Amino acid sequence: MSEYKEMWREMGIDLEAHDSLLRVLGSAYKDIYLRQQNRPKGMEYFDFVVRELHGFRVKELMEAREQGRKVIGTFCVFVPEELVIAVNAIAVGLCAGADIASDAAEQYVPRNTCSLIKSAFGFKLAKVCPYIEATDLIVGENTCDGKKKAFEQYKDVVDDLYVMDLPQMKSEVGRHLLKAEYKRFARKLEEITGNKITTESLNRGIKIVNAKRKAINRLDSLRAASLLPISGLDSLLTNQVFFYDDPERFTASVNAICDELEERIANKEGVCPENTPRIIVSGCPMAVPNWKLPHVIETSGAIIVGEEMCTGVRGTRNNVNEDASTLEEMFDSITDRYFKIDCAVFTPNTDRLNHVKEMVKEYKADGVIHYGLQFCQPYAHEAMNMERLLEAEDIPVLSVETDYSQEDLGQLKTRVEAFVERLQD
Ligand code: BJ8
Repeated sequence: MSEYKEMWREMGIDLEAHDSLLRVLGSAYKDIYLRQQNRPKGMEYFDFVVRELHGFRVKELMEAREQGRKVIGTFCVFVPEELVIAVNAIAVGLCAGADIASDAAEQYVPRNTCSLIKSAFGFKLAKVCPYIEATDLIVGENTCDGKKKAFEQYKDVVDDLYVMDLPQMKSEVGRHLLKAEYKRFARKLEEITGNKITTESLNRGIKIVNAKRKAINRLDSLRAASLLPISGLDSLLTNQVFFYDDPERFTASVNAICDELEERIANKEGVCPENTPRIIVSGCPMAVPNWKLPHVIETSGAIIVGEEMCTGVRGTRNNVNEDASTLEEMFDSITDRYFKIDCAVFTPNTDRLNHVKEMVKEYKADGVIHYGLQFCQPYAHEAMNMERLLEAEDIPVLSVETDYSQEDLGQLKTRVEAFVERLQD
C-alpha cells in the first residue's frame, strides 16, 4: 500500500493513525475471512477489494475527480444512486463500521449515541478515511433522532453536508415528501456537477443500479439451497462492497460468483454440513469492518443464510420499474421503489416483521438473531415486537445488543452458542 502514501498525504490523512488502522483491519480480515474453509474462488476479487480498501478504489475516485466528476458520500440506503449516476457523479457509502476516536466523537454527540453515528464522526476527526476526504458532497438524512441531531453537528466537521428529509409514515403524504425530496436532491446534484438530468441519463442510472441489485439478489436466492454454497460472512462482504465499488465491475464480479455457486449447488458442494443450523440475522446495518456478530455465529456451529438489514436484502430487494418514459414517471418509479424500504424509523412498520417471517420460510432458517446496536431506539423497539411475533409462531429468536468494541465478545459468544445448541436439539 506504500504506493498510495503520497495520495493519502495530499488528502490530509493522518498517516500514522491510518497505518495502524490498516494493520488492525488486515489482521482482523485474515483471522475472520481468510481462515474460512472452502470459499468460492470468486471471493478472491473481494479479498482484493479489502486488501486495497483505501488504495485502488480511492485512486479511481481521485482520478475521476481530476476529470471533473464529483464524488457523493452517503450514509443511508434511502439515497438513490440512480440520481447520482444520472449526473455522471459517483456514489460511495461511508462505512462507519469501526470504533475510531470515540472520545473525540463524544465532543459532538452524547456518550449514549450508537456506534455507527460515533464512527462517522470518529473517521473524520481522526483523519483516517480517504473516502470521506474524496467526497465533494456528503448526504445526511433525517431518519432516526440520533442521526437527525448528529447531522446538525456533522456539518461543522465536514466540508459540504446536504441533509435530505425523509418521511416517517408510509402514507400518501409520506410518499409525496419522499418524491419532493428526491427532486430537491436531483437539483442539488445538477447544481454541483453542472450536468442536467435527462431521460437518457436517468434511464441509464436506473438500469445500472437495477443490474447491481439483481446480481446481489441472485446471490441471496442461491442461499436458499439445502447445502449452502457460500458463508454468511462472505455474503455480507459482497453486500458491504455494494456501497463503494464501481457499480458495473461489482455486478460482473457478483454474477461470476453466482455462476460458481450454481455449479457448487449442482455438484452438491457446500461450505458446511447440511444439518448446520441456519440463521437469519435481522436488525441494524453492518458496515465494513463490522464482522463481529457474523463471525461469532459462524464459529459457534451455525451458518447465516440471510440478512434482513440495510447491508442485506432490506437495502437491495425491489427494483425500479424500467418502463417509464418521462422524467416525471421516472421520479415516480424511483420513489415507489425506495418507499418500500422497511427501516425501523417508520411507524408503523409491520412490513419488516412480516418480511422476516417470509425469509425464515424462503431460506429454510431454523432461527432468527436480532441484532441491535446499543442506544439504537428504533431497532430496540422492533426487537421486542419481533421476539413476540416469532415466538408466537414457534420460530426461535435471540435478541442481542452490542457495539463496535470487543469487550462483550465472550458474553456474546456464550449467548450465541446457547442459542445454537437450542436449535440443534
Ligand atoms: S434505512 S437502518 S441505513 S437509517 S443504528 S443510526 S437507526 S440509532 S442506520 Fe439506517 Fe437508513 Fe434506516 Fe437503513 Fe439510528 Fe439505529 Fe444508529 Fe441506525
